[in-house]
Amino acid sequence: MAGRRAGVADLRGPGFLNSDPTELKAALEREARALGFDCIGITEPGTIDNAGKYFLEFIASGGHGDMDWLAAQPERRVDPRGLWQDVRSVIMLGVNYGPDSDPLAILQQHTHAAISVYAQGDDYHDLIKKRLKALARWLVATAPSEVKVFVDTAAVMEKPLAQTAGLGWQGKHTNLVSREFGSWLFLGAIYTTLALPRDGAEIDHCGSCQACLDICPTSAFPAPYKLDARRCISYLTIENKGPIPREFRKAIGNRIYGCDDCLAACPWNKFAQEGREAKLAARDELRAPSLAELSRLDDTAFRVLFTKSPVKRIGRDRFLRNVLIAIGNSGEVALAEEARRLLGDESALVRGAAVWALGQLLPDQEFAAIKTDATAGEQDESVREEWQGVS
Ligand code: B12
Repeated sequence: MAGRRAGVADLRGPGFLNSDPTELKAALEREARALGFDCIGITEPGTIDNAGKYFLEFIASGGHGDMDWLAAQPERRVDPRGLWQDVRSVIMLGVNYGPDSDPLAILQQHTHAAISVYAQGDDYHDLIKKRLKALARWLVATAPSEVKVFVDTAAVMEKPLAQTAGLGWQGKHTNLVSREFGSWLFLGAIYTTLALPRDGAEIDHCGSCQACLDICPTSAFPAPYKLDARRCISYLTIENKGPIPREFRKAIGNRIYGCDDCLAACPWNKFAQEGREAKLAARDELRAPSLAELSRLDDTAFRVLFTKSPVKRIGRDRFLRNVLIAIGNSGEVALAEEARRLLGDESALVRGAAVWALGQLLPDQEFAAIKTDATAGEQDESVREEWQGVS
């Protein structure tokens, strides 16, 4: 923080506004770091042509699944000027969220749940937006201009922009990889009307490595640098609103919210710096929560446990759906009791997943005995299909 104040003081002299853009850029970088950003780079509109072309191909192939918001108004996304015609520079920022332990170790604890690293702490959107706004305020106060800030949810191609701003390169898993922080980097953007000196683009350093492609449990990469979101566990557990397609249920294992496998496999992670901001720290209760306990959450308890967490946005029913898939994959017969209880849940999504979990855990005869009773009272077609094992 001392550095931050010094940075501001340096700039507030009367001559500053007339000083050269390089000086402004250097001061901006100091301010960004003081606010908790781990890296910063500057690019301009018109630098991500190929990405726009690939984006349109991705949408045309249907790779976005049910994420209609991603396909909407593509002209806004493929060029920053489509979103805001006055933008002259794009400031890209990164925050390192590298985990403090092996994020794949939890996959061996079958009676416990794996929540992806990014979702084990407070919602990064809130944290990064706060920092982006603070930096934008500083910029406007320092050099009169207009600004807009974005993190994740706007029609901004953050990864290609970050690559042309020099923060890293889009790896074969399609995420931005940094030489300093590996695959663990959140991104945010500030669009500004100022013409700032731009940084050089980073080049691809994946080489012949394809660890991220090989590790994917659902073979979600049809080719290097291309993801079919419909097969990605992150999409299936977070974005997908309906039942999880049968073909992916076993491969999901105990991953109940997002997936880190492709990120964790990246060899560049070994260069990730230690000592992250405390605010990105995982909450202890979300590192390896017990499936039995999670399966007992009602709506209120769900909201309390996931206060300020990104997990909250999928709601209790979708969350329980995911927990039941993990219960079905646990191999722990004692957990069948939890699934059995949820056969009576109000949500058809939950009841359907409970059927599948029971089918995995109980011997055929026992499952058939429950089925006779339960199907008699079941009105929902999707749950009836689960009992028949056809959905
Ligand atoms: C939609 C979305 C998703 C979707 C689709 C993922 C995807 N790859 O697009 C789903 C729900 C699956 C998802 C999952 C995750 N996401 Co997400 N997601 C986004 C979002 C909102 C838009 C991304 C987008 O535009 N996708 C559209 C497609 C077309 O883009 P793309 O896959 O990157 O496609 C590029 C490549 O395929 C390449 N390409 C295509 N063909 C070829 C050929 C060659 C030769 C080459 C070189 C390149 C190339 O060009 C395309 C365009 O750049 C961004 C935020 C944002 N506004 O940018 C966050 C974002 C990408 N997600 C993020 C994160 C953290 C994740 C997860 C790690 C979360 C988790 N742990 O579960 C996973 C990672 C899964 C994965 N391997 O991508 C971070 C990634 C940070 C980083 N370092 O890159 C972002 C940037 C959010 C943020 N602000 O930090 N996400």
